[in-house]
Amino acid sequence: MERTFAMIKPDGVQRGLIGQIITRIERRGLRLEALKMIRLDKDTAAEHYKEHVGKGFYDSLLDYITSGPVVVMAIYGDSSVSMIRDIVGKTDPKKAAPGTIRADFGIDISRNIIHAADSPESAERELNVYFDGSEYQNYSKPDEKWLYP
Ligand code: FUP
Repeated sequence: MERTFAMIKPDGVQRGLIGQIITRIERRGLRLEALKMIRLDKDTAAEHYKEHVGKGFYDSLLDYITSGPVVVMAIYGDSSVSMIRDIVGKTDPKKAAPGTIRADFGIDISRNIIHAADSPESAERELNVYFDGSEYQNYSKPDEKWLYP
């Protein structure tokens, strides 16, 4: 069991996709442990995307991610990092598989609706950018006894 991090980006919020995205996460059986809507400042955005400093798309990426509210989430479950990455799809919506969030709702790589941590190490680093330990809700859902035999 592991915890991962995901963020509905400003285009996902502005386009009214929050509910549809969270439904896909919940119906898979993963459990939301923390959820909040925030507006990223430039420092937080730079911390989040520090691996991309110096790349051609970096400045526009920071402008976009700070352009409106985002929804950040901590998501818990068996293999949650790879499960969420699979639900999200490839970075470029044009190359993402049908049935993934980015393919079903997106067109352009620079407006790809949602971010998800790509490894357990990234998940831990990113969760620490957005949440402190007291924000995780510790509970279980009745359907988990059927999801995890
Ligand atoms: P991902 O892990 O799928 O979110 O993708 P990356 O970490 O490689 O990229 C982070 C974000 O940078 C992407 F979500 C979109 C943006 N990006 C571009 O705008 N252009 C590119 O060529 C590559 C990434």
